[in-house]
Amino acid sequence: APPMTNTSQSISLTRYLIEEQREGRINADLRLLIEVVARACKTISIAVGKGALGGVLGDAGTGNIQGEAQKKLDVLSNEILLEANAWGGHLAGLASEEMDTSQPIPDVYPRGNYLLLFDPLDGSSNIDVNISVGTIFSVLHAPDGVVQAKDEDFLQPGTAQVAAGYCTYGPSTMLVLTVGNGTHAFTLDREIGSFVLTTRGMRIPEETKEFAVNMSNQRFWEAPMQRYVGDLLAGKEGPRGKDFNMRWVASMVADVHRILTRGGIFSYPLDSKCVAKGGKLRLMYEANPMSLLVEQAGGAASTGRQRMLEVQPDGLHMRVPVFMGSKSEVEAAVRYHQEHD
Ligand code: AHM
Ligand code: MG
Repeated sequence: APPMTNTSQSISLTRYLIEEQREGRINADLRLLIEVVARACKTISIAVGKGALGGVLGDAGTGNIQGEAQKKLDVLSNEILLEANAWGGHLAGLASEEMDTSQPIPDVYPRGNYLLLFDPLDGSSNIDVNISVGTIFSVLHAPDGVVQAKDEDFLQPGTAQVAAGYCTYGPSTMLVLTVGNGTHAFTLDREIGSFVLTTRGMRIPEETKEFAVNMSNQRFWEAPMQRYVGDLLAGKEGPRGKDFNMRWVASMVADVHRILTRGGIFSYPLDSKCVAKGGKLRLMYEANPMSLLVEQAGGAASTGRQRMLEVQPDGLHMRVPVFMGSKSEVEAAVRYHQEHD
């Protein structure tokens, strides 16, 4: 396809959403919600882009519920998303990686039917070294009759998501979105300040020769994971019969974006350091939205033992092992777990 340029033919996020609404796939409230999140992401993109000049690098000197040190940009991004979403009247509640419990909508504003969960700035360890970071978000319906959501109202499996997306702050800023009708990529036109549709219907190749995992954890993994990656590393001469390449950005958004673009498998498996917590990555605002985007692009997502989107959450910050990406490769990883169990 020819490259999309910023001509009158280009489709903005706003136009894309209006067209989805006309087709009856989203309503006006969900359209507003996505527009508001996208606008907040533009603000975060500007803060991230200023880097050291914005005085926003470094630690905030605080910790979150997960016991992780917060960066100034983690806190700022969280505030930007909270503020942007408080007054629109589209939400019954918000939850974030950076907040212990869900956040009610301030009393002065009207309420809506949606719940929004987000990781305001994922890949925090990359902020200070000028490597891509991103925002991840997931949208659910508030249960019937719920006006002010409590934590338990958020505990719905990923199949219940009505929209999911991420924004990656890299060499260019991109918003990747699904409302359940394919996964689409929008690139921020910085001059105009609007997201422009640049890939309609992303498709993850079914087969791959590229994997993404933090190899330094190898000795802490479970037996099936040891065997799976051992076979990948064995290359052409091994049971998988092909040479694999490896990439690890350590920003899930950037790693998954690469996989949505050219295929691959992303994994953050159980290891003996995180086994007590259930895994490293969080289900509700990391694994689930990414899994919906990946499935909508023809890929697969699993815990190694169960389809990710069918996991019943037991808490806002529940953690899970993660395998996602090219369908046949995720199925291969799952097979290693099945053969072992
Ligand atoms: P964060 O939400 O605190 O930034 O942590 C999540 C990140 C993911 O983006 C990434 O895949 C992973 O942690 C990297 O972990 P590691 O540093 O163990 O390689
Ligand atoms: Mg995160």
